[in-house]
Amino acid sequence: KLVAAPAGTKPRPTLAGPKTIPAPSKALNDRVGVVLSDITTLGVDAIVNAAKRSLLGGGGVDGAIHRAAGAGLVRECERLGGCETGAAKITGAYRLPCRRVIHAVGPVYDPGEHEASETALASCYTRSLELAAENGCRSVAFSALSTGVYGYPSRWAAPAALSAVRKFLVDHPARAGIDKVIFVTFEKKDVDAYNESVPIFFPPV
Ligand code: AR6
Repeated sequence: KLVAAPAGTKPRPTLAGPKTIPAPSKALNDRVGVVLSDITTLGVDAIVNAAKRSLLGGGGVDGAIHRAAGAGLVRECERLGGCETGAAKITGAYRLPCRRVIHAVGPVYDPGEHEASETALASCYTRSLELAAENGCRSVAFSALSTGVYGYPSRWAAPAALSAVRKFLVDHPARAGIDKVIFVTFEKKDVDAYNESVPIFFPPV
């Protein structure tokens, strides 16, 4: 289900807005989508979990992914030795309908250190896509990393995410690489944030 921007919506400038206006590209736009869904139901190559540094499961989407995957997932995660903030690790998907799970550790949002938070969040998206590509995953669905328990305001997290993903897609053509990136929203605030930011980073052709 594609979430269309309401007619007449004007994109507002955001803190993480692009430095230059990106050129419209149908080929790039075709490689991204926004979906309102429970990420545990998606049959894509890889889903990206909003994990914590221990990688041992928790609340939010992390809890939902571990519950749906079953105990095999946490057993594999235990062998990974945790993960730094801004980085990501990949595992099997066990009982989930996707093929792999990428566990990305977003920053706990710090309003006094906005730039550091943004750099760490963008790094999660870039590292996740690199890992996906290295592991032959062509379709990747992202949770709205850091926007729940970790407190990153959705209206700023969305442009940071879109900016990093756009850069990756520009640098890595679809042929034999990643051909679809889906932003999974679960709450209205995230739907609104992506509807505001998608037309800025992926302008309609
Ligand atoms: N499908 C898609 N999105 C979901 C789902 C779902 N089933 N459930 C929640 N969301 P959060 P964070 C959305 O808090 O801020 C955990 O305890 C939710 O609406 O899951 O990165 C970890 O173990 C929100 O937009 O992740 C860490 O300790 C988004 O997922 C910590 O929380 C992310 O919210 C990570 O916090």
